[in-house]
Amino acid sequence: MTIEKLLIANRGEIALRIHRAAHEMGIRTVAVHSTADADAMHVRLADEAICIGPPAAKDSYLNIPAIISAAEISHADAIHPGYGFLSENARFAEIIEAHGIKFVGPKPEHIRTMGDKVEAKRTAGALGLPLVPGSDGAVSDIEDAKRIAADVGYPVIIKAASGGGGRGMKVCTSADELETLMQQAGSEAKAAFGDATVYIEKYLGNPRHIEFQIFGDGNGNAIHLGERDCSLQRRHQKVLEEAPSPVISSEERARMGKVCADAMAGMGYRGAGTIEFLWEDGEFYFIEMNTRIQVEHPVTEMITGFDLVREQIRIAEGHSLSVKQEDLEFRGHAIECRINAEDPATFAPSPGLVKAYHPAGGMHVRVDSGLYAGYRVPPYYDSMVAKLIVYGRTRQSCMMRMRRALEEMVVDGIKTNIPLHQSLLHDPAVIDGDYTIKWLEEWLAREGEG
Ligand code: MV4
Repeated sequence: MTIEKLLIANRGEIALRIHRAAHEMGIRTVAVHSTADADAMHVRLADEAICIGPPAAKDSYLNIPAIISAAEISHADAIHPGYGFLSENARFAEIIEAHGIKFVGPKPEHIRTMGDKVEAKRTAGALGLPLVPGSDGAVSDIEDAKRIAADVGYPVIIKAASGGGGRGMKVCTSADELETLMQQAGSEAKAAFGDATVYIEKYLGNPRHIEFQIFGDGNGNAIHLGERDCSLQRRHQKVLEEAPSPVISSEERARMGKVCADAMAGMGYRGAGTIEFLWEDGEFYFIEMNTRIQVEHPVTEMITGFDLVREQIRIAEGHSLSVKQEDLEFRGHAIECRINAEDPATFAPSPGLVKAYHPAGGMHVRVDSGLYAGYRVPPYYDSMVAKLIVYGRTRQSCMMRMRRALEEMVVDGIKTNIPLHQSLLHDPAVIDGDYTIKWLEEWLAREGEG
């Protein structure tokens, strides 16, 4: 029942975040790392560390036999996958459980269902979540596609069932275009994901990306922890997230949150999950569900005071949910800035030696990062090196505090996108919360010209 030793199958700030939650619960930790991460902060802090392979993720952080061996050798009784890497690999979850080890995550069947976007949509619809109008499942042929497109009206978007996160999507404005793009989408999906299955949706022109955090106990009980607005993205990479969304009223949050929690209760979902919606003209449309802890989870923690990673571990231990919906309160506002090691002008990765590091501090400021002075950011992985999260009683005070915190933050030796965040927090559209999923790329294009 209780976990005594937790293996952390991840790297970077989330590995540190998981280590912190575990140690606060009296749980010992095992870090597994590639040769490139031997001097990472979480590796130093963990009770044990095991090298599982060379730098390339496919040989280390994606190497299931190496990770299982490390768990066996160290007698870990649970594995936390973090985000990315193997976190949404149903097979990994099954193998872990077949070895008598607890997987800190959802039931493998639910990971598999949500990984197939057609199956995810069918399931979501059956559970009462509002869907984007479109094909009822996969599209069989071009005649089927044309009929559906005429039905919902152009423009439509073709998506790959095995895609997700924006990969393999095509927008069509006419029946002629649909014919060409259906062909292309199918063969590209086959090449990229080994699965040619595609589906069609009405294309929403200018929505916001709003996602609900949920938690289930696996026994038919579930709660929601409100929404996050993640509309500020560039090339499907979130840049800045906030909670609550500036456009959602407390009544709408309670209503939609209950729809989400009831759906998760209905499927017997276990652990943390995120239900993603597009939001346009006051309506929510389900697009995908993520069956993992997300990068942006701290903004939810800041406005609820609820430790999501601790709760993940408790659920994996077999406990019931530690809070009732009616005891949860959403208080104040939180913003997260993702700090990446990248050129602020070109977005090219900028790994290398960190010469000086001074995280921001003060009241209601949180920095989740494995950085330290003398650390070398390896070139092999994602460029996110820190998350700066701040809380304020109001959105206005939160933004003023973020501007102050960004001024304090020092990461010398490598280039970062801190200047981008500073510009964003001085922009009238961001200040007014008046942005959609298209806003950041259009703003960057204007910046480039001017
Ligand atoms: C859409 C859409 C417009 N209409 N679906 C991109 C990521 C994937 N999770 C779903 N995505 C989109 N689906 C319909 N029917 C526009 C996007 C989209 C997007 C969504 C969320 C955040 C940023 C985005 C950027 C471009 C396109």
